[in-house]
Amino acid sequence: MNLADTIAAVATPPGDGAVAMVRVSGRRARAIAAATFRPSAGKPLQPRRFTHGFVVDAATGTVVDEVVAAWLPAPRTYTREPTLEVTCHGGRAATAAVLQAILRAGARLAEPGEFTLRAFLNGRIDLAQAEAVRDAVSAPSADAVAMAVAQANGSLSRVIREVRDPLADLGARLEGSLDFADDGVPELDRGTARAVLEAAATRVDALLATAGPGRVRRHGLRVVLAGMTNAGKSTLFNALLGSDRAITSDEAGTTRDAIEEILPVGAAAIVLVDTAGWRPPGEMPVGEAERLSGARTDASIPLADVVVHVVDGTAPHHATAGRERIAALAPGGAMLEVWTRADLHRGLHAGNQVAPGDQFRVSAITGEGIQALRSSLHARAVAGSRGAGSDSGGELLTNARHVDALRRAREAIDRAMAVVAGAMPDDLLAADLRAAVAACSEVTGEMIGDDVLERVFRTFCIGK
Ligand SMILES: Nc1nc2c(ncn2[C@@H]2O[C@H](COP(=O)(O)OP(=O)(O)O)[C@@H](O)[C@H]2O)c(=O)[nH]1
Ligand SMILES: [Mg+2]
Repeated sequence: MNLADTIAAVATPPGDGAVAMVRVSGRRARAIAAATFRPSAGKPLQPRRFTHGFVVDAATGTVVDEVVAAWLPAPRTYTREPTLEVTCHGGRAATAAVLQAILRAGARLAEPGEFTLRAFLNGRIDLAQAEAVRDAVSAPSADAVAMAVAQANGSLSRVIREVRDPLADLGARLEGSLDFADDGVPELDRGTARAVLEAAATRVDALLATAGPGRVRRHGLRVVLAGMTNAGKSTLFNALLGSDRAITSDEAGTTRDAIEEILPVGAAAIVLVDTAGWRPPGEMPVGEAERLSGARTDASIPLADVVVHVVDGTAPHHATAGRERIAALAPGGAMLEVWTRADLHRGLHAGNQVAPGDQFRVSAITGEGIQALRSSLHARAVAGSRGAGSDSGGELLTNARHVDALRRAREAIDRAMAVVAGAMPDDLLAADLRAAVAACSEVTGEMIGDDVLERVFRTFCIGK
């Protein structure tokens, strides 16, 4: 990827829309604008103003589309490079034609995330901010957007610096005393070192404790519907979503693949997963596909934040086997229980394994119980995405890469504390401090290899 190239891409999603936006960034953006944009009033593009006009083919002069163009000189742009933004008609053909005209005038198609990569490489944002930009795009809920926007504006990076800087200072003082020991620079006082390390450990622990809520905030609460075949899982899935997403039938084994959909609940989100049912005790799966789909269901249970055990209310004797299977697959996991077909039976078949408040009677026919279940899931989604203490400064770790780096930082802090406690040599302490600082710096991307960069930006969409 040559960063001296001028890049272009459609920044809006494909398909029919009122408008679409083609973005151009790089040294030649101004020349490309001159070659492809013809202002309607004859007046040239003004910086940071919208100008109505036409995109034309640079070679033939034929009109490609009617557009509004904005010329954004460097460095106050997303990438810090000269940027041209062309808002054109939103159809696939119009968008493609505008992009082609711009590419023919000397731009190349941007790689996924390349605009944001340039913003990072040009020092406008750090890596944690770049990742938050991506997360804002894919956020499933208003809460997730708000978190991503805060992080894109540096909220997490600030917290990381607050952890890292005292460790870096301590390391610098230590290295100073090591280098100039003969020149009368005093040795580092171990009490000071211990205090700095303990403060950092407390903050890193508080941050690491937010990884669970952070994941729920970013992706939504993962709720898996599981139970015996024909219990009414797919019917419940559709009722909760309010759409006929999954096929339902009175034939056992209709659902073969786990399917998932985002269910917005207030400002939070649930990832609702419908699974293939298990055969009740005494029945065998019919065929290879059903055996495979049963295994897939089993695999989805430990990944759930909440398992909803769906029981056919007219077949209460199936409940125990389902509960046992779920408990074996996800020991200690959160479980709700839903008794379906409330229109055909009375009462809940309580067992001592499920708390009464966690049991629901529902009917897909009358709609009974659906709202109560949805409210309960909503409360869990909100609670599950809330950070616990104030030690994390209200910040949540939403990214596995950050969690991994901070775990390594924490290990290095632990080793440093052992050096201090064991009165071991200062150069060991210096090495552990360097490791802790380096791990913190990975989060913001000051100390990372090209492989990490490539991996991060591969997860972006083209045009971002
Ligand atoms: N009367 C009644 N039938 C239901 C209810 N829920 C599901 N069913 C029926 O039960 C059958 C199996 O439902 P389905 O959702 O496909 O079960 P799954 O195998 O657990 O996904 C279908 O014929 C549904 O129409 C309900 O609440 N009341
Ligand atoms: Mg089903």
